[in-house]
Amino acid sequence: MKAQTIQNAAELRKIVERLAASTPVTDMHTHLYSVDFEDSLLWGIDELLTYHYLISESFRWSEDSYEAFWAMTKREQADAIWKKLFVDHSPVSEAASGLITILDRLGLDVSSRNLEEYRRNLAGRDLRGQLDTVMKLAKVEHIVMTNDPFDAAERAVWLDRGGNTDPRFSAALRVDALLNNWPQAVRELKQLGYRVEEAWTEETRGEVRRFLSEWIRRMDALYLAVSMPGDFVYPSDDHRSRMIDEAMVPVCREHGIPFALMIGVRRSVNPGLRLAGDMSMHSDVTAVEALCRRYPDQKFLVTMLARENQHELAVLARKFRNLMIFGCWWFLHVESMVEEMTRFRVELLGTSVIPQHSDCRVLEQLIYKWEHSRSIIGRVLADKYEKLHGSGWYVTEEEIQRDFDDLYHRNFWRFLGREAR
Ligand code: RAT
Ligand code: ZN
Repeated sequence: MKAQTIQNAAELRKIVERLAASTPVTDMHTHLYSVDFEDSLLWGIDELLTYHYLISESFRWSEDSYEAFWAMTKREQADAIWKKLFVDHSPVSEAASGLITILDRLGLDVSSRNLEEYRRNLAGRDLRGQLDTVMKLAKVEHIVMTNDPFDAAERAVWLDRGGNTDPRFSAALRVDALLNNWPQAVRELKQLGYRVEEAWTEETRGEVRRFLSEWIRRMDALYLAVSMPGDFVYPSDDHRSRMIDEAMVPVCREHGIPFALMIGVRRSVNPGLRLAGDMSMHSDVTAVEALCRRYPDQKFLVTMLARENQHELAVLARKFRNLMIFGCWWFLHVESMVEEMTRFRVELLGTSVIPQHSDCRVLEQLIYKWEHSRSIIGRVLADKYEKLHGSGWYVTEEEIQRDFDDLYHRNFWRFLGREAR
């Protein structure tokens, strides 16, 4: 039977745009924290301006030394970036135009270009209220944090202050050092009382598993997460493969949680830029293929950083249902890449993907990252529905809503095998 609710292409596009813009989101990878974590939750104008994406862009216009920049106060750094990227040049990059979107949606007068006014306005807000305002504006219902037990400040919140108490936030256990800097991980684990050594002994393996299990339980972690360099090879006769095969995958299986791999970062290609000095790097998709094949019962959430890897990764997800690809990560979180990636992902996988995560480091960024992405995802879907209409397959508003529910939150929770929060 034909569903006749949507009459024509113009009406169809309007409905799709509305649902793309309004369906609630679960943001499944961020660097945001609930207020329980106090200073870890960054917010406000100076944090926004000193976002590492903007720091690297501002150095394009600067001849000052990196040291001179890092010696400034945060406010001075923010002033310098404002001048370079917003006053001396037009803020047309994704990250810079994002700040304009934020200011405007927060009700500030963007035409005044008055940084002091923005500073005063945001500094006068209270954090809890701002969190509510931002989540409401961005229509983000749930936020997954990035939680690292080796971070002393964060660890203290989990161990001594009851951890996260905000039901809108969930944890993800981040395990980068265990895979990418084992000597450092050994030092940290020892300090925490685990009996480990650099040699991969029976006892070390058991203690790493104990560490992972204890923290998954303590945080109620939704998944285990790591970002990997592009030269990650699996399987291999190396520490990473042993760690994955003998500790991480067994523990994930025991707790029934996915393993999230973000692959393709080359850390610190320009150390002077600190956090802003990382680069992207081609990766070998066969590592993910081998993991998915070897562990058909283990779920893998995967995103990659190089544009060149995206198509192959999407094809791989056609072959393995235990692989969920997610997000347009970091340097790919720009309009043209989100559009390209969303298009071929939908063309290859229908709606069985998680099209975006925000990777926000500063609270108010949720506003622009989601607004920008929602409009692109909406545009892509509208084109696909319009094509179906052209052939006489009339999608209903309910079906469109179902699809956005899948894309924006339900695919994630279903993949976890959990009730949505
Ligand atoms: O996107 C970013 O802000 C990066 O600096 C990284 O945090 C990356 O997303 C990661 O989680 O490793
Ligand atoms: Zn991240």
